[in-house]
Order: sequence, then C-alpha cells, then structure tokens
Amino acid sequence: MDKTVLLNPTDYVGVTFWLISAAMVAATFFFWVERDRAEGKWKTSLTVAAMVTGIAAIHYFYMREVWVYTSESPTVFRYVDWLLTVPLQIVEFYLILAAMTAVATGLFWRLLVASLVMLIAGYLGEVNSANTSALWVLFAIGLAGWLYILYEIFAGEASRINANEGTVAGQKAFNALRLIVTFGWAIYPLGYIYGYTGGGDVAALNIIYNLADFVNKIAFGVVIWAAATSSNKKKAKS
Ligand SMILES: *C/C=C(C)/C=C/C=C(C)/C=C/C1=C(C)CCCC1(C)C
Repeated sequence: MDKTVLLNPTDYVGVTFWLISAAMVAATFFFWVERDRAEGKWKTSLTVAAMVTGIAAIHYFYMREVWVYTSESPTVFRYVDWLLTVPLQIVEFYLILAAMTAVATGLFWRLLVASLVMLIAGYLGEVNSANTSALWVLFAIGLAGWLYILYEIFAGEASRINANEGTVAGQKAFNALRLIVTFGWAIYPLGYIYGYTGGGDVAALNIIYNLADFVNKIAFGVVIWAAATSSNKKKAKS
C-alpha cells in the first residue's frame, strides 16, 4: 500500500468513505438551514439531526485517512463516532415522544443504557477479534442491547405513548424511526457477522458499516425533516 492520502481508483472502500464524508457535510447544512421552516419543538429535532451528521462528517474524514493509509478498519474512530451519535439518536426518539405527551425520563435512561451496552460490547469484540470466543460472546451481549431497544419501542412504554397520544406528524415520524432502528440498524450486526466470520473480510466490514451509516444518519434525519416541515398539525385520532 503506497503512502498517499489520495484515493486509489480501485479502492472501493476508500471511495465509499469519501462519498459518505461529502454526504454527511451536505446533510448537516441541509438540516441546519431547514430548521427555519420547522415549528416549535421540531426545531430542536432538526438541530439534533444536524449534530448527528456533523459529528459523523468529522469522523468520516479521519476514518477515510486511516483506511487509505493502512487498509485497516478505523475501529476507534468508528466507535467514538457511534458513542456520540447513537445516544443523540436516542435523544431524538425521546424528543419526538416528549413533543406528544409527558414522558417519564426513565424511558430515556433505559434506551441510553441499552445502546451503551450494545456499543461497548461491540467495540470490545472488534478490538479483541483475534480471540474468537470473546468476539462472539461480546457480539451476543451487544445484540441483547439492541433487542432490548426494539422491545422498548415496539412493546414497551415508548410504543404505548405513541399509540395513544400525539399528532399525525409525530406518529408518522415515530413509526418511521422505529423501522430505521429495526431494519437500518440490523445492517450493523450483519456487517459484524460478515466481516468477522471465516477469517474475516475487512473491506466488506467497512463497506457495510459505511452503507449503514448513510442510511441510519441521513435517512434518519430526512424522516425527522419530513415530519418537522409537514404542514399537517392535526391531532391524531386515537
Ligand atoms: C450512526 C450510527 C449508528 C446508528 C450505529 C448503530 C450501531 C449499531 C446498531 C450496532 C450494533 C451492533 C450489534 C447489534 C451487536 C454487536 C455489534 C454492533 C455494535 C455492531
């Protein structure tokens, strides 16, 4: 691997790092400027969406360099980014629920702790990937954290609040975010499995994680933007 920060045209992983860096910057400006068109509490939701893509943009610049220089996974930058952006997305969920009704803060803390368990276990698994049993035990712990979040938003307190209260725009946003956390977030554990099974595939791991970040940060923000700028402020029928 030659020591260059320029992109090699056959370095497809590097190209995805580059494309997503640019997309994160553009999304950040977009959510920031569009904040003006949103009303009331939705403004904060758009601010948080811009924070998520802005933090990711910074990490993508560095991750791209690590990859281009070393052809290794930028695991530390990746998880520092997730450690900041995943809790912000939990805040986003909570803000949408709180905009509909009074929500107990206990819900927020349960979601936050579950997301931290998921990320810390995943990080420890990846940095100890040479130890196969640690790799998969920690994966299972991380998976449990994610399944708990799914339980909470589909069957727990968060889902009950959403079903009973709120505006049409709020419910739409909540339902869309819930689908992202189910199907969009599922790309990450699949990337982990694919990236570490049978000797591992570091290029596939990074392409899959990059694709997942594109979906889960930008599409996540777009869903919030759509709800925030929709003119339909009617109260939902319950
Ligand atoms: C913006 C970044 C986001 C939304 C990152 C999300 C990351 C995950 C949903 C990671 C999930 C994982 C598991 C469910 C099992 C353990 C391995 C992880 C950390 C990749």
